[in-house]
Amino acid sequence: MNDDKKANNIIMNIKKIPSVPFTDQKTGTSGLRKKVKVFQTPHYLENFLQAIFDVATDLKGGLLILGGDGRYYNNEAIQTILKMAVAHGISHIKVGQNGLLSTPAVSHLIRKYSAAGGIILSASHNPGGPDGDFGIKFNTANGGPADSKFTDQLFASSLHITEYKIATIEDIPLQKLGEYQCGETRIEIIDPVSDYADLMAEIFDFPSIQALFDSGLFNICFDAMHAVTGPYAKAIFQQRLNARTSSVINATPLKDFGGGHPDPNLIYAKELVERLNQGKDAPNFGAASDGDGDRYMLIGRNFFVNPSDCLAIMTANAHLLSGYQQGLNGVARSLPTSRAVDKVAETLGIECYETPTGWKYFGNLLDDRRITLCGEESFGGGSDHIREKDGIWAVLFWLNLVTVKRQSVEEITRAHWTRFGRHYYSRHDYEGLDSNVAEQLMEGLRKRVETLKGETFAGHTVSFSDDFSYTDPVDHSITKHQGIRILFEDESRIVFRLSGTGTEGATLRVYLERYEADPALHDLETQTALADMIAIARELAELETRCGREQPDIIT
Ligand code: VG1
Ligand code: CO
Repeated sequence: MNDDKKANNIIMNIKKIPSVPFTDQKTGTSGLRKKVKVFQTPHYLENFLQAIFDVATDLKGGLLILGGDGRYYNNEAIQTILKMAVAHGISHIKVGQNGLLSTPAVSHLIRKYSAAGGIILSASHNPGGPDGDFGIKFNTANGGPADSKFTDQLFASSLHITEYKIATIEDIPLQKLGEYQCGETRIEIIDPVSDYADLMAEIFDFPSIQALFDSGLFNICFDAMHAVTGPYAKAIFQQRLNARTSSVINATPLKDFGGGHPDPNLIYAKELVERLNQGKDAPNFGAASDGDGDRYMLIGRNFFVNPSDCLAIMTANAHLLSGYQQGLNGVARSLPTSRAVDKVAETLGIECYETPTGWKYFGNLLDDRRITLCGEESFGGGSDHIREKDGIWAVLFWLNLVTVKRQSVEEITRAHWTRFGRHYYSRHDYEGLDSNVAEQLMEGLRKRVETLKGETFAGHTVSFSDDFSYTDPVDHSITKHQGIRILFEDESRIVFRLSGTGTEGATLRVYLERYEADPALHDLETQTALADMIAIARELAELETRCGREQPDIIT
């Protein structure tokens, strides 16, 4: 690494380029996501950026954090953003070396350096490459995803673009650390990892975790899936904690993620699963992360912990970790996340909030110190250390827990089920549906839930059902139509919603859950345990007749 910090002065001009609005720049669950080809349409990217600069007026004269997951088009977009940021009078930009910054690292940098905001280039778990997906997320000064008020303004602003402002400067070399001065703007190329790694070392007991690795009795395998976490995992697990060199696989970020799907689940993190199931020589602990490093999957030898259980187990044990020994203010989970954490919160006597899907809804609860931990069923977990979900943080949390408890991932999980009961849980995704068909299906369910209460299906009686609407307890904003939820008297539950991160057609997500208190029944196969709920969901949504689908595309 070249540590040349000498500011290079770059001559520039500012131009105004006439443009006309695109009508589809509405953000979804997590930023604007489109096919790479759409972002490559002349003026498409620039228009959206112009809308960001128009709405986020604090950026002028302030600090902007910039980086992405390294996918195809990452660095081209960074050069365009730098030129437009210069034209808009941003006073300082910190860019990750090689254009890389994980989503949690951006959130941390915003907070640490009091930035006005951050731009993250990622379509997260969606595949990359010239025919894959690209995305842009904007995070505000608290480090979290822009809230709905901001994204509504952004969309409105995108519909009124008549021109965009851009500076004509040479491309900035992103490969080496350094500083450049372009007019009023200082562009700094920073190490993407060190600040984040320092934060992790402050939160967790690194000496104890290192001692566990040094004992030679414990070994991990972390699958970075050729996405952004490779450099973070190597720096933290190997360099700072002394894990073996074989502990991180697929560690080089690639533009197309090596042709893979950077979604950490049992289907896509195949290599990791194979390694963990290799018998007595297998690593004791396995984890994987997604494209932009905000999600994680955790597995033991021949053992999978579902993300909802992860949140519950973290909540029950946080006080054992030095970083959380003062206890938790409260916890939150997204609507579709299983209610395993609710049981723990009840026992601990702390508040458990239920929010719509997407991390932006946790921001106010964290800022207002109502919660300390939060999570989503989609392999997302996080705490008040930043305002994003954080894959490596979650893995370190578990490593720290294993060092304190001296138990395996499986032992910790089973003991938890014995104490609190087990929530069998699964998500069934039906992908690539016709958007109109999917909307009609949801509309049908919306009507149906009004009268479901008291009806019995396969022996399960509905105790409550609605179309989830969320009132933020801090700013009192209301978000409607966030998913159909159907609760049964025996604590089983079904949730239906449409994905807000896809780029083709519609994806229906069906979330299935069943509570089992009896430890003698904690070893059922998940799909078998959920068979009744699966059948009821298919009947209620009229899946076969409406969509012509007999089976989901993905089961997690
Ligand atoms: C999905 C997940 C959601 C997550 C979102 C963004 O959204 O279900 O829990 O917050 O992705 O995560 P949807 O609308 O497709 O269900 V990421 O890692 O893409 O920033
Ligand atoms: Co992600």
